[in-house]
Amino acid sequence: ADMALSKTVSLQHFPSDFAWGTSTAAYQIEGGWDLDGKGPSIWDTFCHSKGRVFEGHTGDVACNSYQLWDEDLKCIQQLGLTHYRLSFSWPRLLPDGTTHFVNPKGVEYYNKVIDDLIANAVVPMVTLNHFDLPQALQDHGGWESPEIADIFDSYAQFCFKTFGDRVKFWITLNEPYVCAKLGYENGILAPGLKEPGTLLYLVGHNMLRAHSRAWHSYNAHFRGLQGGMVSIALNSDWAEPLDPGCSKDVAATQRYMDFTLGWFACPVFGTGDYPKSMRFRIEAKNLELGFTKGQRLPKFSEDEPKPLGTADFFALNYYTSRKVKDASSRPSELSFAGDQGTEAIIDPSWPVSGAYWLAVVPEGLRKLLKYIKETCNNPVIYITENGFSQIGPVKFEDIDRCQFYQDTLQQVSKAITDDGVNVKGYFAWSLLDNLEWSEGFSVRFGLFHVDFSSSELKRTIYRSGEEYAAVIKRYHTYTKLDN
Ligand code: PNW
Repeated sequence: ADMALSKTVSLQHFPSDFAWGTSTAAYQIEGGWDLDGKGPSIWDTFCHSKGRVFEGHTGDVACNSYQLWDEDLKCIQQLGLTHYRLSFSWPRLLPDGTTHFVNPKGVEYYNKVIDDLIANAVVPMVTLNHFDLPQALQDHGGWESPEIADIFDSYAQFCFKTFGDRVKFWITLNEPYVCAKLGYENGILAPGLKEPGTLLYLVGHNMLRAHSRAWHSYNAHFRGLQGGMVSIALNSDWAEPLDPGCSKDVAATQRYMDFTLGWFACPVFGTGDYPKSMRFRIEAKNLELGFTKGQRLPKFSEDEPKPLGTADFFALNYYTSRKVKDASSRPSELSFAGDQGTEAIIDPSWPVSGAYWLAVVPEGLRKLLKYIKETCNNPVIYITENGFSQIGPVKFEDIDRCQFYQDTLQQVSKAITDDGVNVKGYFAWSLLDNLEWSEGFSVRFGLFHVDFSSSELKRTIYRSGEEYAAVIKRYHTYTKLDN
C-alpha cells in the first residue's frame, strides 16, 4: 500500500549512507533475569521491592527476548532496518560485574544476536550499560564509588575484545543525566535514592570518568585493529524562554540547556569542564545554604585522562521540549532544581503523547540538532533514540504515532539539508513494546505490539511500524535510482 508517510519523506533528502534503526535496552526486553548464570542488576532489585514500579511489574520475563531473539530478528527483517541498537546486560556477561568470572552463556547469547544481525546485513550498535548496573557493584557503592571507573573500563575492554571484531558502534553509557537525576535525586529509577542536590553530581562525575576511561582504552588498544567508534548517549530536551522578551527567562533557558545537555556535553565536546553556569550557580548556592561538606560538583583530576574529545560521534536521545521561566529568586533549597533556578513548562498548545512528560514537539529536534552543531564543534550525530508512546487500550492503527514519525523525519531532513547538520542516522525508540521502567508495561513505545497477557508474547506490527518500513524501503529504492 502506498502510504502517506513514505511519499512525503521520500521527497526529502537523506544521505545515501544514512542509518535507519530502532533501539532497545536489555532490561526492558530480555527477561531471563536469573537464567543461565545471569547475576542480578539494580533493576532486578528495584522491581522486586514493593511499590517501586506500576502494579508491581518486573523485567523478570518482559518480552523474553533472551529466549525469543528469533522473533525479534523477524521484526527487524520486517522493518528492513539497516542498524539495530541493543544493550548488553552487564551482569548477564559478568555476574558480579567484574571480569573475575565470565558467564559463557551470556557471551553465547550476544554472539548469536550479533552474528544474526550481521548475516542479515544489519549493523549492530551496542550500549554497554543502559541503567542495569550489576547489584554486586551497587553493594560496593556503585556509581558513587570512584573505583567504578576502573571496573567499568575492565568490562568495556572485555566487550571490545570479545565482540569488537564485529561490533563497530559502541555506546558506553545511556543517558547519564536520566540515570543520575532519576536514580539519585528523585528516586524514580533504580537504585531509587533521594539525596537532592548532592549524589547526582557525584554519580554523574563517575559516569563521565568511566566513559572516558573506556574510550581511552578503545583508542589505545582496539581502534587500530577494529576500526570502530565509541560514544556516550546523551539525552536532552530542547528549551525556549517562556517570555522571549524577558532577559531573566532567556538566561534561565540557557541554564536549563547547560544543566541538561551541557552537564555531559561540555566536558566531552566543549570546554572539557562542566558549564560555567553550573559551577557558578552551585558554588553560589553552597555559600547561600552554608553547605560545607565538600564540593558538590566535583573537579576533573589532573591525574587521569580528561573527558574532552572522548566521543567519536554525538549520540543524541531526544523526546520532548520545554518552555522555561526564571525561578532564580525562589527560597533556597538543596536540590538540582534549586541549583538550576528554572521552572520548566509544557506549552498547552503541544499535544502530549502517552507518557505524561512527553509533549510532542518535532521542530524542537531540528533546533536542538542545530544547537549541537554550533556548541559541540559540528560533530557527526546519530539520533540514537526518539519515539512516541501510547497508554490505555491498544490502537494498532496508531495514526497519531504515524504523524509523529512523519513530522519528526521531516525535521531531521531539514536539519540536514537546510541547516547543514551532520546527522548520519535515526533510531526509533523502540522496536517492541517493553518495560517502560517505573511505568511498567502500561506505556507502549513499540513499532511492534507485544501481547504481555499471553505466554507467547506475540509481536504484531503497528501501522506506524509498517509506515517506518515503507520509509526505509523507499529510501533504498531512491538511492539505487540515484546511482
Ligand atoms: C529513555 N522517565 O530515557 C531511555 O533511554 C529509554 O530506556 C526509555 O524507555 C525511553 O527514554 C522512553 O522513556 C528515559 O521519565 C526517559 O522515567 C524518561 C524516563 C526514563 C527514561
